[in-house]
Amino acid sequence: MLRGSAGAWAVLGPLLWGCGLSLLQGGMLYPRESRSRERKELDGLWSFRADFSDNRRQGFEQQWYRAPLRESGPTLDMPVPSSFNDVGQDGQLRSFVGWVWYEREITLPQRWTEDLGTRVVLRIGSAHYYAIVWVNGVHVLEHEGGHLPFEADISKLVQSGPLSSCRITIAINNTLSPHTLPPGTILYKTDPSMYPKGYFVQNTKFDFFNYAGLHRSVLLYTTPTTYIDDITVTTDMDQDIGLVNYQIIVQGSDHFQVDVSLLDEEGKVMAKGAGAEGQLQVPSAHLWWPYLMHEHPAYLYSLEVKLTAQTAVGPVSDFYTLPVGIRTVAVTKSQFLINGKPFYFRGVNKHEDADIRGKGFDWPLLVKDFNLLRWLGANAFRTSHYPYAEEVLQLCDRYGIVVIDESPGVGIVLVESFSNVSLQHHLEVMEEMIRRDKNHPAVVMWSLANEPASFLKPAGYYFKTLIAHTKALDPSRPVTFVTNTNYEADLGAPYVDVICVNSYYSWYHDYGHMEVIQLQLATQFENWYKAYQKPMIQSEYGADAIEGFHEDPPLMFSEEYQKGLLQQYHVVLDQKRKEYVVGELIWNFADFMTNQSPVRMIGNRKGIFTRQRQPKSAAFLLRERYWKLANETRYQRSAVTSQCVGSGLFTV
Ligand code: GCB
Repeated sequence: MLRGSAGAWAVLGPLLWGCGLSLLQGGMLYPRESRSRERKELDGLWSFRADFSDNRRQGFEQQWYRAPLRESGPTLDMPVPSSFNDVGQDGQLRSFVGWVWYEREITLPQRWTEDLGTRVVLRIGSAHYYAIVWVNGVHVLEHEGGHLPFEADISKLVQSGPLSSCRITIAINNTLSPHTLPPGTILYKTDPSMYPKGYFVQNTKFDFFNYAGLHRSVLLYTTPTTYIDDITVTTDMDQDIGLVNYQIIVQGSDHFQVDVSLLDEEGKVMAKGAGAEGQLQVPSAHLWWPYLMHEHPAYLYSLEVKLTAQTAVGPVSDFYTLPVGIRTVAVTKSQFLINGKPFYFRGVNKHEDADIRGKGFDWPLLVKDFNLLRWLGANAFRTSHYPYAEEVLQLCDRYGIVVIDESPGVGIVLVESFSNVSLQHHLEVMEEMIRRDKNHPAVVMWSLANEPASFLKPAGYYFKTLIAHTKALDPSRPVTFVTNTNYEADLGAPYVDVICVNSYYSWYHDYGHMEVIQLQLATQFENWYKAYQKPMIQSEYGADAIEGFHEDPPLMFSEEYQKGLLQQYHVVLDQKRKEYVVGELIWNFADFMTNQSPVRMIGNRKGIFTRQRQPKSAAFLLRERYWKLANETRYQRSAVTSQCVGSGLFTV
């Protein structure tokens, strides 16, 4: 599936050849331990240095990767995973733009370095934005893009010498350009009466702080040298028979055998298959249902894959287990269907963002967020404005929280950012994202971008190509991008499956006039629907509120205003959801950090929770609404109630 269909290539071929696009090599399975695989997380303290030299290239000029970092100058202790920006007391490091250097020395288990039948892989979950990696001073890999994993087979390097230790050096540059995703620009300020020599700032057109560093775990894992490289699963239903189509890619040998078994949640084998490709049939299948849509939502089977191969060193086996949810997704003119039933997105937009760690992955925060989502009665979120950590999607699979998976295409507003160079990178990012996230049942739609300048002339070709490519990579999911362009001017909208619109009535204009919201919102929906006849999602709406600020009658920035604005939106959403509106996603789940600006008071305060995850008044309003909506559309009231009570977490 990932390689695209012949038909799509006929259409896209000329462009892709023209751009020199090379399809991704290899899979990107989440590193799981198994009988044949081990993993070693390198979380903890790394040595760190920011290169403050004028050209930011001293690290390369002096080859800091050649010897331990401490030998080329002072280092700091830096936690991983974390952004580097907020852990220190140095304002210059907080806003640093350029290369930073991370280093970690580790000791490897003997069998990893001595057993030539073991393959050792270095995997970096996320390094924002451009990364270069050396192992023991040897360059192994480079990667562009801050939100997706990348990896290198380092077996030869760690198995070639007498050393059982290994030094990993990662240089990361957070500089953005008009062709990166997200885009940005560096502006040199040259007036000597105002700025010192060489002064520059990085400008971005997105509304969150450009945190940088090693945001997710760096880890080492092993496989045998003949190994399961990739698995692609798609599912369908035939009456009550669940169909699980699988395709397995093997590397390292042409002579192998693949056996698969599908186990239910009790560990009972429901179906078996042999061969690298096939279909498993599950009679009376348990479907994967969203949270509160079924008494047993998020049912996950386990696909156990066993590879056996004959190699020069003898027989080899590799094992990998993939969680599988059987579900279907479809879109009609006015509905979004999951398992053939109308689905309404009662959701939020999020950010990977928190005090101190910035965008660094954090289990307690993640669990807290999922508890809050379920407390709210939410059943969905959008990964605004970039792909989130894989562990986030795993929890969505387990809890039935539906995901609109968004690429880092945020802030595409310059004409240069619609060029072929940018488009090629965006195509590659979609490949990386789909390669990583394709098997998550929770992911029901791809979002290619947020609020691009889709009225600009090149936007039509850009989105037509990008959407065709995404559909060729994954024909099983609808595709969208999130727009704030006028319905008549939007050149990308004709190609999406679902229209996702952001609007901030009575916030960014008509300030303080909540009385105009209903009219303006109804007009928005009617115009778009008349033009396109596609289901619509209100993909953002909201207002800033500083917790503890109260004003009655409501004034902007008070909790009352935030709540009042939401209520006005809800009146219209309640009318239109009976027609073609299929979802609402509040902006935002929680307050988050942004660049400093006169319109941001220590970040964006549109969260219904504070950055520390405490509820504002709006959170209680939304909770009441979402449970009410769940009760209206759910399968049976008693079932939802017992689910809530049974979980011990919340009551309606
Ligand atoms: C938007 C953007 C989001 C911002 C939000 C706001 O339209 O999509 O990234 O944070 O508005 O609060 O301005």
